[in-house]
Amino acid sequence: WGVGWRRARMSDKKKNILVLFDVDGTLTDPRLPIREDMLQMLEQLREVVWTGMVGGSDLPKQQEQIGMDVLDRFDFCFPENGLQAFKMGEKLASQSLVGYLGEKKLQEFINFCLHYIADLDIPIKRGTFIEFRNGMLNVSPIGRNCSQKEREDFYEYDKEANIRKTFVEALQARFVDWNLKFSIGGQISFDVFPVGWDKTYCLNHVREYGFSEIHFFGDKTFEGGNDFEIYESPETIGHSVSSPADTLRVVSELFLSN
Ligand code: M1P
Repeated sequence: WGVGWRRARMSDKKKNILVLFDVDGTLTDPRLPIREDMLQMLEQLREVVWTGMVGGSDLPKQQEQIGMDVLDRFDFCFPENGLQAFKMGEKLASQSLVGYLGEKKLQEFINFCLHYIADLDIPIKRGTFIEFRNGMLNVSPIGRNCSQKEREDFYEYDKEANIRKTFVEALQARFVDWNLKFSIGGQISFDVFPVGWDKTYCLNHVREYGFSEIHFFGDKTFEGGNDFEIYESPETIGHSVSSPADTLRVVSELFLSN
């Protein structure tokens, strides 16, 4: 599917509707490759509406799950919640945490975290206390290269000790006007990213097209889940699904039944 094919698709008569999909748990089973029946559904759907995918992981991870031709399978692809963006396979502007904060503020934040961790009195510490990712920092008081057993022990310990919760409160107080969001989602760490850099970020790339409806399909649509904000957004019509099979069912009912 080359550039010419994509240009042809641009001029197709499709409904002025965009249908966006989360990846893990919605298009695929968590961390697994997409199934053939889902690929077929996406191809049919693309004949009648505009399609897109938005996921938290980066493009190489999405290529592993959806295929190396993932950019050709949707009209819009949004790795990293849209910090990276592709329209008809062509790259749009990208954004990064260092671009947003600048090196000086980023270091101020990192230095505060490292001092804070140095002063922590916890049962064990290992290495990689801060992991720098394109769109976020992941901060871990025990360190990300702890063993699986140490990870599980820390998780249990932190339920009582609230090390991460107290750390986040200190950061919120110190960086109160920095427009940052803190998310304690896993076992040993928390994520730090600018407010709005959840999946709603990708909507910035599609407003200019004036879609009459933007549908979003996701499985973690509950509060605290990473689909919550875009599912609840007044700009989207949200669909909460329980599995890829459920996605197939609802999409077929809504868009492919006649
Ligand atoms: O998906 C939830 C979190 O999973 C990991 O957290 P942890 O290593 O603490 O279990 C990290 O990938 C984190 O970024 C993510 O939010």
